[in-house]
Amino acid sequence: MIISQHNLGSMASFRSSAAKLRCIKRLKYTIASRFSSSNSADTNSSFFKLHADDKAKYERDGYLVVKDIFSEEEKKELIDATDELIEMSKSKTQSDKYFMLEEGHSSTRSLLKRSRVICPSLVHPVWHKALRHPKLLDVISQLVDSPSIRYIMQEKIHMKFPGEDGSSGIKWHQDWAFLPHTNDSIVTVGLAVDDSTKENGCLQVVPGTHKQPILSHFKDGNFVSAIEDPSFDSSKAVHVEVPAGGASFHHVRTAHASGPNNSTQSRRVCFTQYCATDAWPLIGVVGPEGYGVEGPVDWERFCSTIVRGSPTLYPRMVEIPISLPFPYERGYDVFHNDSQEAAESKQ
Ligand SMILES: O=C(O)CCC(=O)C(=O)O
Repeated sequence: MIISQHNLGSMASFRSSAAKLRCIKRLKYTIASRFSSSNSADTNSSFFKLHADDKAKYERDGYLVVKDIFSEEEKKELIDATDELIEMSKSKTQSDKYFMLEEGHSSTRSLLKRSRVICPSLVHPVWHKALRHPKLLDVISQLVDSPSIRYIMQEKIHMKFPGEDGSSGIKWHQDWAFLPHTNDSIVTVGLAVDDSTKENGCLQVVPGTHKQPILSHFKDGNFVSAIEDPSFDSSKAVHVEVPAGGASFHHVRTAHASGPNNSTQSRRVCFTQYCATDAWPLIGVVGPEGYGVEGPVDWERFCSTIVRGSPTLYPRMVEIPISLPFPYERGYDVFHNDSQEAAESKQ
């Protein structure tokens, strides 16, 4: 756990009840203030109840698809917003934290590193609203068994275009290896902008892996962002197809990957994580600055990412397999990045 001067300072000041009150009030400091009119958290009038079979399936297999999170109109807005982000990227001449440009990027051809837009909810109000959609939060709250939910701010739209601009697949990994918390009531959501199919590189999962012993993501003593465990068997993997406007939900410990786009249709999906507020992050809070800015473990940062309900001062500790993603070896990442791996990912 990273314990900095900052953490110690904030813990000391927090001991006074006045400070506690201030902290609760600062919930309003959430990034929602950036797009104040669009924060739909806590305005949920008709709760969307999952069918008992869906909940049981999620618990058994570690994943679930809900087809119509967004209405037709909202789906259209998401498609337009995503197209706008791609247009926006074309005007960039140098990388920033949302658009990381690849060699060859130009005003006519958007080439983004790993074909992704990072933290679209900080750039586009439609995405900000989408990630707080009442129906989405209803589903999440049932899957993590908590009325209070925190948003782990690290969403990214993974775009797999057909043809030469398409990205290759993503290696097998468990999000839990990156996100150690005091409990695993954490779900990764994939919001489909386009139909996500076997042909265009949809998510794949190995059902049941969320209940198995931890899989090593280490090689030669380094955290390498992908499963290296010789005991891992992906032969029972299934494709998780999701229609545009729907979402996949997978448990943070479910082993997953995806292949390249072998079709003529683009596959754009926004992946992000949410957790119960009693899951305390052990190595850092991804706060309002978004992706990659973990830590410090700090109460204000934590509160700023609550999208429904309230924080708790009593984290739930559960005895489950856990490891820390250190040391982080920058030579590796979760994307298939050489031709041999890309070929393997096609199988
Ligand atoms: O883009 C995909 O198909 C998979 C994304 C993923 O596994 C992740 O973001 O953790």
